[in-house]
Amino acid sequence: MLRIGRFILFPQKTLQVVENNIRALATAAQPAKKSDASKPKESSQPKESQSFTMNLFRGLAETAQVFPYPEVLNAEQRDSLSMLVDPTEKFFQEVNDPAKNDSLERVEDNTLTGLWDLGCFGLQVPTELGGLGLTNTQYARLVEIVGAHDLAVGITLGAHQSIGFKGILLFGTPEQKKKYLPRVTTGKEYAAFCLTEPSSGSDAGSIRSRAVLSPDGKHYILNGSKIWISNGGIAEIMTVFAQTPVKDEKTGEVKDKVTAFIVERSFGGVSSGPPEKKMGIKASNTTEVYYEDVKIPVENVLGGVGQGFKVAMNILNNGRFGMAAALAGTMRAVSKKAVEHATTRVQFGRKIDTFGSIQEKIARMAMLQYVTESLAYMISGNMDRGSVDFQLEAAISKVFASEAAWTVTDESIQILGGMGFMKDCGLERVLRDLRIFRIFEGTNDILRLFVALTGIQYAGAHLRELQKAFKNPAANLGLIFGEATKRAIRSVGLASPPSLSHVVHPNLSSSATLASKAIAAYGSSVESALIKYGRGIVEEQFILNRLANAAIDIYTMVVVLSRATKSLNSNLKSAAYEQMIVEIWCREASKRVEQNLQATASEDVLDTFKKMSELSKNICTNGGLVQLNPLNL
Ligand code: MYA
Repeated sequence: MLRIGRFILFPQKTLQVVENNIRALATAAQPAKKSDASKPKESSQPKESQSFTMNLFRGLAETAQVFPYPEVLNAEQRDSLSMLVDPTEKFFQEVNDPAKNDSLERVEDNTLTGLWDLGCFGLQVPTELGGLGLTNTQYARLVEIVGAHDLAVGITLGAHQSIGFKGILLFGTPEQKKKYLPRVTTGKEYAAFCLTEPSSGSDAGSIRSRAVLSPDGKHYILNGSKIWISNGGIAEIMTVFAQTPVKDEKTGEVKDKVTAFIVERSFGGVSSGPPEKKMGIKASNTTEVYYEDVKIPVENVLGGVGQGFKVAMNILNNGRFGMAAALAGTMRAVSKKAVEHATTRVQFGRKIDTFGSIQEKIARMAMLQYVTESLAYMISGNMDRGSVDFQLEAAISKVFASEAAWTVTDESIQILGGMGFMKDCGLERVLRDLRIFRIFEGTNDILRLFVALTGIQYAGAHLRELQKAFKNPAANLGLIFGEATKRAIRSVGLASPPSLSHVVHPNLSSSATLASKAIAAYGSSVESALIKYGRGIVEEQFILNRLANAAIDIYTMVVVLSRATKSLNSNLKSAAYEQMIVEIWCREASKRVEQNLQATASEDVLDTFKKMSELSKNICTNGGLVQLNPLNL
């Protein structure tokens, strides 16, 4: 069961009453004297978020996290990063052989040894514990290099540090950090993140592995099994998630809740299956892992008993921007191949880059790369600035990057034609490697729902606040009056969308206007959907997906506006080129937003959704496609 559907909103009827009240107030309200007493009480306010995407669901342009484009590296960090970039690039060009890794279905030993020596397995571990102590932004830059060369090596590195021991970095006690972080850096012990089980993929909370406290209270005894674990066959140190009985202090009731544990293979009872045969990222090690009466010392609980689900989600949230960074590197590399070909290949007496069909492909590839890269560094920069409110943006970056990289690589192969299809060219391996990125670390389908439902829940909480305000209008006059005025203005079509003109470069003002209008329209659509469906919105996945797609488009518009503004303000050589990208991107993305938002309310489109649902039911009941071959043979 998709428990993402647990999100609670409020009854539709009550909201409609509020809505009617607000409408009535809008016409009846006289300009009233505002007093301090009209301010709603602090304690009754829903939690405010600084996240752009979260506020988008309320139709607000919260610019704090998007403007200016982050500039987070100080001179020293820039220097230390530049000292790492060249050797890493050189290493991947001269030592690592992605084709050989792929055919061997393992990363060659000299590559692994070299990566350990370069410190690539402990990029963000503090230096005093054996790592390189890099910030998220520095990490993004190095990961980009890995993604440009070999995604299977990227997964070996990423499964180790982006998720494998990330929990220790984020939630470990000082003792846990001191004990384990040197081992996964200088100690050359691999780490893995063990969450997925045969019956628990997207529904991460439904895992069945179980750990119970030993009678002497000194150990948890773990039993269960995990599947598709990256580094599963080579990891010595694992972050393992299991159900544990937890007593509710208030009711005394004992219930299973997920707890995270640091498990060492050497504890005994840990074994792994053979490496899985996969479509791509073949060189990375993927296995099942089994736990049989594994004795885990109680001090190896990570992040608190019963807190495992949040630990898992936070680890994943924290690592997702790395995927966008890596894939920005992939897109840069595959685009280069396509351009090399397009500028040298002659057909019909002309270099093929002079044909419009190829030009459109190249321009689109460049735009997708630009957007992905801008997302990756926007999020890493925000994380470095101390933001903790980035989970929606991180999910968006993963969804966008994995789909963009697929398109860019596919188009790159198309430009190379038959040559692109040949193994020697190397692009077919990249395409195979890329396929899993839309599936793992949260499928794009689940992440779209996560973005839409989390945003809606946030918007819903604010509307609920308004609902509460009506219970004591005298004390909440400011809130009610503000809302009434907003709606009155909107109802006569005089509302102006939230402005971005004060934060964007003047050259980008028309693109910024498109983004502003999209933000305002988004807020209205969310509100209409809430009024129409109430808590039933959680079941409306056709609509939620359109809302997620529109949110993704709007966030990308704002992010590229921010990056290009910075480039224009700093007179970068590429500024005019970037301006063109942003102009095209905003024009096209705003049209998609319009279409997606319209789909959430149009009777025609809603009827199409209903029919698609029916079609699917027919097909599934039939056990396959219902239509016969036209020949009936
Ligand atoms: S690892 C396996 C990856 N697996 C997944 O990602 C599982 C996907 N499923 C989920 O994320 C959850 O189950 C969903 C929630 C989202 C479906 N942040 O009732 P709920 C809160 C913060 O909705 P569910 C792999 O693939 C929520 O608000 N909080 O839960 C490795 C609520 O809180 P509260 C969150 O219906 C591949 C509570 O949790 C989040 O069960 C290798 C319960 O929510 C969130 N995200 O479903 C990759 N979600 O109770 C290698 C929920 O307070 C790395 N909540 O209201 C490669 C790196 C790149 C390369 C690097 C090169 C070096």
